[in-house]
Amino acid sequence: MNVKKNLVAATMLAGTMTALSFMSAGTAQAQGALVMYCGVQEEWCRAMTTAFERETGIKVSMTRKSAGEVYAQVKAEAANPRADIWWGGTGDPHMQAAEEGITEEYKSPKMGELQDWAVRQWEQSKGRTVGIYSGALGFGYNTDLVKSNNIPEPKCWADLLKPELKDEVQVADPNSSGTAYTLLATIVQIMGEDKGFEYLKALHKNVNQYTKSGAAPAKAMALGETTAGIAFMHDIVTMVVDKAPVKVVAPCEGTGYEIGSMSLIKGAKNMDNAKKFYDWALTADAQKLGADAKSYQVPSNKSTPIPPQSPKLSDIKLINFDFAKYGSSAERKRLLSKWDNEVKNLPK
Ligand code: S7P
Repeated sequence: MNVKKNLVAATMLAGTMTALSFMSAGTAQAQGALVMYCGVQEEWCRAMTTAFERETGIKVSMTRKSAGEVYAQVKAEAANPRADIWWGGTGDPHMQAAEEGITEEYKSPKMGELQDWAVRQWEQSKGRTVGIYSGALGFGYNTDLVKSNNIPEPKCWADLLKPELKDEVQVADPNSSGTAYTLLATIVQIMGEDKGFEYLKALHKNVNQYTKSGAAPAKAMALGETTAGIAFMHDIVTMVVDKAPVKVVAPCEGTGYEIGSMSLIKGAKNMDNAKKFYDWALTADAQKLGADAKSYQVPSNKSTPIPPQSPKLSDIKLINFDFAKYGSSAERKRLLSKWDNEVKNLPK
């Protein structure tokens, strides 16, 4: 009898547990999922993922990649998209994707809260990508190595060609890295295409490694693995904040800058959740998470405080960067292939 009673009780308990687990699966399903490709530093990608999951209950599957790599993946997957949203990374591959129709047009109710440069990015892409932050390109050097090797402190792009820096400059490969593509487009705009490519060929002699990610040279400088590194100034500031012996330089000839961007993937399987993330990522509160993760770009929401560590864009000689031209599919492809053919494989 007792055995029978226990069996009945166990069956009822199992039934209740099954019902409960169905309910929780149902709840999770109701909140749904989001697949995000993320283009900034891993720490900031993770902070965004965690905060959005906490606020909405939507489960985010995030992958971090460099700008050119995300573009290549989104393009390869266009017929059957895996990702729903592409958040961060330089604007040029977002613009290229917009022109190629592999990202989706959207007007967020948050557009009125954004800086003009962020809205302009949206207008130029016909509503397919929007500015989420901005930051200037520059370079840095390891102060200990410069001192111990008696190297004159570099202040200008031209200084990076000096023989004292032979094999001592690190920069990323523009095919994978949005940072390095920004360098390519910046040098061509400052010097003109012929002189610009002469400069890049001369720089090649001093480059010790073309890295995959744009921020890698900043980290290598901090570790003393390279004397100088070209990167976004805010990525070098992160090393300084961590007390690395590194100095940040705004090149004397002037420099280019990025408008870090966000796009919805055309044909996204979780489009409603992607739009929720898009709207949320444009809010002042979400944009504050960057500085908490030691990412010091200038936020695009006018109400997000600019982190005090951010390089002051108004103090830097910024060029009038032509985002439409250098983000166009034809120009980006042409410049990258010219760099591959004329610079990358040159003997040293
Ligand atoms: O680290 C932040 C950041 O510099 O990374 C993004 C950019 O795409 C650079 O990474 P890759 O060069 O590896 O593509 C920037 O948008 C952002 O400011």
